[in-house]
Parts: sequence; structure tokens; C-alpha cells
Amino acid sequence: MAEEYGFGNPEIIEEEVDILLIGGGMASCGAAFEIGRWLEKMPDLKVKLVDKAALDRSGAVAQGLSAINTYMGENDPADYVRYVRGDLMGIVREDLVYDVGRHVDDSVHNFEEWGLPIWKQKGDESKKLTEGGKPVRSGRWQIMINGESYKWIVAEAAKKALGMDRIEERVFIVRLVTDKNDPTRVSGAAGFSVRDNKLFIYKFKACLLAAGGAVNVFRPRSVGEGTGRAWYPVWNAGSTYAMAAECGAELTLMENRFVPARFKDGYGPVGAWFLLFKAQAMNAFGEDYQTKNYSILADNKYDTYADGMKMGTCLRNHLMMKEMREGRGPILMDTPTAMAKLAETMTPKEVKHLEAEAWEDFLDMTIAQCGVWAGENIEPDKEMSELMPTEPYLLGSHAGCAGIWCSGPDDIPGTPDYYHWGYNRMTTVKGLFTAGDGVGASGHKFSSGSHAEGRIAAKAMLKYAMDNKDWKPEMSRTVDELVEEIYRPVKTYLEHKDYTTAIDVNPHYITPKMLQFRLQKIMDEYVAGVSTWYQTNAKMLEIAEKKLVMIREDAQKMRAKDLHELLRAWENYHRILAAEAHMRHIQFREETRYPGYYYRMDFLDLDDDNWKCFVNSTYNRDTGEWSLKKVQYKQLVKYDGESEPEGLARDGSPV
Ligand code: SFD
Ligand code: AMP
Repeated sequence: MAEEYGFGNPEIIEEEVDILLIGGGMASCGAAFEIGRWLEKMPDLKVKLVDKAALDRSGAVAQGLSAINTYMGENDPADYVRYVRGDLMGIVREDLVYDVGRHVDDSVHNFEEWGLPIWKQKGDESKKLTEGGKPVRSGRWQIMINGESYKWIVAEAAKKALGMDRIEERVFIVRLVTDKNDPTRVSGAAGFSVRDNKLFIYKFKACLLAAGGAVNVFRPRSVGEGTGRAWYPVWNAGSTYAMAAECGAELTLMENRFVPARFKDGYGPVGAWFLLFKAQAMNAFGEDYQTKNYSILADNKYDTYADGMKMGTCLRNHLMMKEMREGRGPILMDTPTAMAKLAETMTPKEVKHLEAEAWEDFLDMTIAQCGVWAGENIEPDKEMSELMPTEPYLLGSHAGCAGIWCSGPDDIPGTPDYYHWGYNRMTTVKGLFTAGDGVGASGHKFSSGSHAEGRIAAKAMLKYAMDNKDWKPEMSRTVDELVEEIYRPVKTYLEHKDYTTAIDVNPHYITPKMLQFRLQKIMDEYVAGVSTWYQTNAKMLEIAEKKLVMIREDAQKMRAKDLHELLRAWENYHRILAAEAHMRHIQFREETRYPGYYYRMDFLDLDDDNWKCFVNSTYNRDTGEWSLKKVQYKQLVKYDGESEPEGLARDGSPV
């Protein structure tokens, strides 16, 4: 091959494995740990984990976390299902949620074993959870940790389990490839190194696609000086949803999104303040807007899923947004009163410790918030802080449930066939598994649940690989085709760069940065972003549809002047597909299921009669067309107070 690319033709590295893990976040680290337990018994097993970044600080937990948001402890997983179902407005895959609930604690116990400090109640400080040590709970499901090094600790266990020769860092996977002999099966993946001029082609029997959620799809509130700041990790660019869709996998509930209420500008999470410090949020006039506005939930049947003042995340947003839209902002978190109340029964030393904890909550997971406090001279014990609903994020593990439609476990009573068609956490594409943010209709897993789900998927993948021992993957696309496609932005740049004197201005190409701005503007203005207060309608979506089809075409003209821009180009391509899925699902669901996350202004009511169902979609890569359908929701766990079917009792077993 001639020297086509500026920095020379890439070195092609081809490898065939049994199992490929894409991503190195919580889910993949869980999968790696689980596989590690089997490597001794299966010495011939070939496994590779590929992460676009470095495992120690990759993914959503990169900066660390202050809490583990899913720990059952004394709770029953059936209650966890009730909580997740209520929070996500009545439609979840209860089999998947229950499966996470019954296994998650084992992951948390491992984290503690590996060195993660978990807060304990007085008197229990030296006891581990497994020794009966009682954790400090911030809420019913959440426990507090000293989690600055959370990801380091979890990554170390994953590295030990697999060994570094089975881990490839700083390789961005661009696409999955179906099998030559069976288009409903996946058999390959292709990507490139973001540091060296190398292209990687993997063939495999089974693959875990766990590349996180989608950030920066919408124009963020942080622009200009603040560009790059977001709540969820900016490096998770919708790769999971885009690659799955392009490979033919069915997506579910992609209309769902997460709009977190956060400390303004620094994006500091609110959980510890609401639940642990018991702080109150109020409008500009000191009114408790949640109590004041409660009755409006009934106007559009949103109260169907509110249990008195116990209401889901989107409904809390809904009540807050009313205040802001009607000019009674800003919303303020009353940190001084909360701290003063807690200090009433404390010694001066304990008060100092409380102050340190207030800062540490953010130093452990979202340092920018401390930057805002320090930069704006805000002392949380003296001055209130503004809260703000952020731009939307697509994810499946936090208080949202966008993702891929997966087969569930086979032992949950009442599970219909269309919930379980094969291996646990396998998508509708044979051999393609997912976990964490990838699994749709099953939110509130958070860090711990994503790790546990990675382990669940790994176990099923091992079985799949064994059951297909003699099967040989053959990719439907040639290596040359893949190289040509992945490096196309580099070629585009080289061919046209001398046409103008300013390299960023050129009629033949667009920089990835500009294309990202264009996508964000479309999504913000037409698909219920912050500029319309999360509101949209059929007409606006029709315009969005037209523009998104065009931007998909224009994406072919992205340039890459170096490997960093090549990464940015492909991230944007993934974002566009994730954005399109989101838009089409919102277009299809003619109701407002998630008020406070988004509003269909032309269908403002929650409509259980017609829409208490999943919306699933598939994308045809050859034609560029989407097809959408309703899928029946099945309730497996009874409402409060009713007895559970046999078999749903808690067994507390490890994965
Ligand atoms: O405070 C490719 N989360 C919280 N979870 C908790 O348990 N407690 C909290 O306190 C939580 N909060 C929180 C959380 C996240 C963030 C960012 C903040 C605060 C500020 C949520 C969890 O972190 C989240 O649920 C899990 O991490 C999800 O796990 P997973 O595995 O689905 O995603 P990941 O960890 O982000 O990992 C993704 C990996 O994929 C890589 N990657 N690799 C190769 N090719 C590609 N194309 C790739 N694209 C991405 C990434 O590098 C990464 O390794 S609080 O708000 O509630
Ligand atoms: P957050 O910091 O907002 O991501 O929340 C962390 C955890 O606390 C999640 O499990 C949230 O669902 C929960 N949470 C946050 N705020 C509240 C609240 N006001 N009421 C009940 N649960 C909350």
C-alpha cells in the first residue's frame, strides 16, 4: 500500500480471541474480574480488554465517587425493583433489575476487600461489611465511601485478574462487524490506537460492549470558558449505542434521558446533600417548591408514579423547573441550615470534620465543584449554592434507562419468552453482550450494579464461548475496507489541506469540533434541550430529523489532522447515531412519560392506556433507516404489601 496517510500507513494488528471486552469502566472491570476467576480452569481461553483510555482513570468513575448508590444490605431486591420501577415511571425490565439487586452486594464486598474505605457506623469502624459492619447509609440504597481512588482499586483487581498482556489501553473501537456467514451474529471489531499509528482488528466468538453512556450530545450549559465541563464523563461518547445499532441490535427506551439537578456550573451531585446532610432546596423566596407544587402532578397524570412525597427523579425535576420557568429562580440548596442543624449535637472537632466532609463529597468525585466554591468564595456553612437542571445525558445505569434490549436471566418467575431468548445480557445480535450503561430499561445500577452486571454478562459469555467452541468467526468486511473507513478523516485532511491557508477553514472538510457544535445546536433547539426548557413537539422533531440525516451525511467530511482529531471525529460519529436514536424514540412515543426530563408539548399527559410499554428500535446500516415498535411491559414484582411469587425470595448468592 502506498504511503497514503500523513504519518505513514498504520500498522495493522489482527488478533483472534474467544472474548473481547470493549471498554474498561465499571462493567468491563467486573467482567474482567469474573473471567479471571475462570482463567485457571480454562487455560486456553483467549480474552482481550480494550479501553480507549487508561484503565486506572477511565470511564464515569475516573475522578472517584463519594457514595456507592446501590447496596442492598438489609433490603430485599424485590423492594429494589419497586424503587427502580417507581423512579423510572413504571416501565422497567424487572427481571434485569432484580438480577442486579440479588448480585450487587457481592461486588461491593469485593471492593472493600480490595481496599475501598466504606464508612461505618460508630462502633463498627473496624468491621467489614461481611463481618456485620454497618455502613453509613445516606439513603435506603446508598452507602458512603472515601472514594477518590475507587476506580484505581477496581481497575487494579481487573488488571490482576486478566494480566496486562490481555489488556490494550488507549485503543478506540470504531465499529463492530457482523459475521460473513450469519448477519445476525457479531464476529469482529475494529479500532485504532489514539497514541500510535496502529489499527486493531479483533475477531471473536463473544464480545462485551460496555463503552458507557453518551455525553455532549446536547449543547451543554457550560460553554465558552466552561467548555468541557459536564456532569457525566465527556469521554463516553455514545459508542455503546451507536456500535450496537449499526450492528443491528435492538435498542430500547432510547427516548429516556437523564437530566440531573446539580450544583450550578461545577455539576456537583446533590445526593449526599439531600440524603446525608438533609439539606432543603428552595426557590428564590425561600419556599419549599416540592411541597408547594405537589398538586400539579395530578394535572397530567404524573402522580400515577408518585408515592406521596416520595417521587422519582424526573418528577422532582418537574416541580423544580416550574419555579424556574415561572421566574422564581434561582433554586438554592440551603447548605448553611443543614450544616448548622447537624452541628447542634456535635463537638467543635466533629463540626470541623463535618465541614471537611462537605468539601470531600466533591473532592472525591467532582473536583470542579470545589473549584467553583473556592473561586466564588462560597463557604457552604455560610452561603447557599445554586442548583440547576443540567443538559440531558443518555445512559442506562444512573437515574435513566436508555440502552440495548437484552435477554435476561432464566430463573425469574413469570418472565415472558421475549424477555429471555438466550444468554443473560446478550443483545438481539448473537454473541454481542452488554452491561452497565449499555443495558436498557434497567436503571439505578450505578457503579456497583454496573460492576455486578459486567460479571453476570461475563459468566454468560463464557458459556456462550464454550457452547460455540468450534465456531470460527469470519468478518463480513475486509481489513482493507475497515482501514480505509477508519482512516478516511485523515485522508480527507491530507487531500484538501493545501487548498486554503487557514487549515481550519476549508470547503472540503469540517473539523470535528465544529461538527460537534452543529449536532449540539440541533439537539438543544429541537430535541428538548436546555434552550427550550426541555420542550419539543412533532413539528420540531420533524426539523430535527431532517437536520440529523444531513449531519450524518456531513460527518463523512470530518477531517483529522492528527490521531487526537481522529478520535474526536469517530466520537462525534457515535454521538450522531445515539442522538438520532434518541430523537426517533421521542418522536415515536406520543406522550410525556418523563416530565422533568423532557416534555412532548403536543402530548403533555402521561398516557398509561396507550404507552405503558417499551419502545424498541432497530437501525439498518445499509439504508440508514430506523424502525420502531411497541413492546409489551410485564410486571413481575408485585406492588407493596402483596406477596411475591415463589422464587423471588432473596438468596444473596454471589454471581
Ligand atoms: O454522585 C471505550 N455514578 C455513580 N455511581 C455510584 O455508585 N455512586 C455515585 O455517587 C454516582 N454518581 C456519579 C456517577 C458518575 C459520575 C460521572 C459522577 C457521579 C460525577 C455512576 C457510575 O459511575 C456509572 O453508573 C458507572 O460507572 C457505569 O459503568 P459503565 O461500565 O457502564 O461505564 P463507564 O464506567 O463510564 O466505562 C465506560 C468505559 O468505556 C470506555 N470507552 N473504549 C473503547 N472504545 C470506545 N469507543 C470507547 N468508548 C468508551 C471508557 O474509556 C470507559 O473505560 S452521583 O452523581 O450519584
Ligand atoms: P445524585 O447525587 O443526585 O446522583 O443522587 C445520588 C443518589 O441519591 C441517587 O440514588 C439518587 O436517586 C438519590 N437522590 C438524590 N436526591 C434525592 C432526593 N432529593 N430524594 C431521594 N433520593 C435522592
